[in-house]
Amino acid sequence: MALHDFPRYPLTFGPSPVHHLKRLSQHLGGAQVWAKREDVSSGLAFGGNKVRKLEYLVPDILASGADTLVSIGGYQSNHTRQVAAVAAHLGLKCRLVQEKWVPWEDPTNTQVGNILLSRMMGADSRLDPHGFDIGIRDSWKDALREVEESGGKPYPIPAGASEHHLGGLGFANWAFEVAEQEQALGVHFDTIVVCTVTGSTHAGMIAGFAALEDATGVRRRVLGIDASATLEQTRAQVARIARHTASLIGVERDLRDDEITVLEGWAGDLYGVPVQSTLDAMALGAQLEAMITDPVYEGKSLAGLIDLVGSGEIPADSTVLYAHLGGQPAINAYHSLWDPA
Ligand code: 1AC
Repeated sequence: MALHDFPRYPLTFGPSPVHHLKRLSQHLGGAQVWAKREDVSSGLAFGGNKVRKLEYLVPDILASGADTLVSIGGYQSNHTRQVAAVAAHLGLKCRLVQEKWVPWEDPTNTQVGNILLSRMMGADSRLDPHGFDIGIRDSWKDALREVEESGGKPYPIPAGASEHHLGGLGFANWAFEVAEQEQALGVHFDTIVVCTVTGSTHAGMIAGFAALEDATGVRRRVLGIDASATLEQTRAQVARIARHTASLIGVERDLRDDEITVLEGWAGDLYGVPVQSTLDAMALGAQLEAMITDPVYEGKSLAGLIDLVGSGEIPADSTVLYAHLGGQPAINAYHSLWDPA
């Protein structure tokens, strides 16, 4: 099967915008940096990368006859907010498990940002004390069972939609979208920088670009910046989902090791807790480009990009595409980082 053989239910406005970050590029004094913006790609509750993934799950959801989407993430999960948005859009119920993935003790962490939006959209969002883990969780299995026991028909969506068998397709499509936008804009992105945690965003891109490479011979570097701080688990999950997605969309070879790159150095010690480089990157993006990033995902991947361009690891003659995945609503729970002294 090829990617276009999979049914897709449109939830986005169309291709997410691509634009040149001129002031950031000038400031870094090396590669030209562009951004592709999942944060402004959909009218569903501020959009984000999961909307694009869910486009490929919705046909399966509708075919299943489910009445309740059941998903899981941290208190400030972007993913669960986007599942809540899609449930509202489709007229379905939504049950969310919000685990304590981040030891961020601000009381607003369970009240504002993503979790507030999920509740506004009618999701039954319940807190759970368990800590961070990108794997399949008992708390989520319990929620699925509870929905069934109360007479509902649940549809399971794991964290980030990553362990879903169709979870990589949305970002495989992103790769094809990039290739079309390159034609229209007359640019070529030789390097992609993306944040990676549960893995299917990054893995989908790898699969999509592998399919494009096989069709056109054009190679690119897709650099995943780890923000999980559980590097080996994320690396293994990215590799597994990338290989699965590649075979789903008809890539007839095994992926090379150099196609699966997860870089460490910007996550800090804990998922969801920013370090100085995160805050510096967020400030630079905001002050040079009014591009708002968050302390959990994009602040960390932007920090990686800044260092890789600065060190020449991404060479000065490169044109690099920064994937903005749309994690901004979480900044509300991190207001103390910017509270005036
Ligand atoms: C971890 C999946 C993830 C979220 O937003 O919950 N990106």
